Amino acid sequence: MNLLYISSSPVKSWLKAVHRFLPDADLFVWGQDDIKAGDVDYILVWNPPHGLLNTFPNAKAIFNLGAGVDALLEDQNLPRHIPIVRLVDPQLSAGMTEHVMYWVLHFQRHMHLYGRQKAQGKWLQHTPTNTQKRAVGILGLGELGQNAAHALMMMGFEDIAGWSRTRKELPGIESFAGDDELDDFLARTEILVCLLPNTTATQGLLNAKTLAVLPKGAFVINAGRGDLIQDDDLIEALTSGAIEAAALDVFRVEPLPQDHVFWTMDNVFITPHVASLTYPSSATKLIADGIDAIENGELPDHVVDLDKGY
Ligand code: NDP
Ligand code: OXD
Repeated sequence: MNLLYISSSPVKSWLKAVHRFLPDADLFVWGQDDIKAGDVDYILVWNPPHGLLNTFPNAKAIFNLGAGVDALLEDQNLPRHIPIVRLVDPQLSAGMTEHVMYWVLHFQRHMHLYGRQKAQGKWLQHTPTNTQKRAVGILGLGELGQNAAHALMMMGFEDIAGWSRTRKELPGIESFAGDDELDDFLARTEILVCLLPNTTATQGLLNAKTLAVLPKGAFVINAGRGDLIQDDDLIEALTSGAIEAAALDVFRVEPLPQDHVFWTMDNVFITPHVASLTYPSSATKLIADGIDAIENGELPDHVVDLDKGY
């Protein structure tokens, strides 16, 4: 069985993981190893050039090496007759949960203020809001959002809500669903965590109108995709104090351009798209399960719904 690896990330750990979890498979690197297009059985991919994935006539599935498939779905020539499988991996969820917990606690414990005060040599105490009463809201209550919500509950946050397309029944988490309930969700949310996919329905969702619905002094944590936010509107809300601070991991253009205003704002915290990274060993184990399902005539888990776009 022949696997083709298409990614700019180093292949070394993937080779090791394929050797371990798919001992009968050979992994070829696109642009480096010689393989005829017709001999490719499965494709492992992250951010491929557009038009490329349609050139492997016998490929049986495409495995996206991350959770978000927005970059993949921008390809107008994407093959639609084979499953496109996205990564749903407990290790990826754990990484995102750590990122979310870190920033929720950072803001909850006023670390954004103490960082600034240290630079000024200023000793000033701020009383944290009662954790049980702090209203955290998660935009996108899917695999990653639910995992983060549960961890926050374990940490003592009791006022947690999530917003999704379809309603959820999750003990201890208030579920808001659909566009009609977005404003009610935002109005009760003091710390907003964005974990939505980038689709035509979610692009620019956080804009002047929606940000204005958040309570004054709310915090924004975005680890979904940069396109969810209208940057200028967020900058204005952060400048006026309507939003107290933001922790941004993802951006409309990555790397974030040097002249972007976000770099200059002391209430904007920037991480370079590292909220959660893919681990080749755990991902390859899941890919092996997916291949096994296909070879047995079944559909693998987590096939992307091309109409929904995630
Ligand atoms: P899921 O598909 O499991 O969850 C997506 C959630 O968003 C679901 O709850 C879905 O609702 C909801 N949603 C989608 N569209 C809408 C809409 N129009 N209105 C309301 N809710 C909507 O994805 P994951 O949790 O696995 O991943 C989420 C995103 O996180 C990825 O797409 C990716 O962009 C980002 N990500 C970022 C990383 C980083 O390092 N920064 C790492 C990994 C992922 P419903 O449940 O009803 O379908
Ligand atoms: C992902 C990502 O979608 O790393 O997995 O952004």
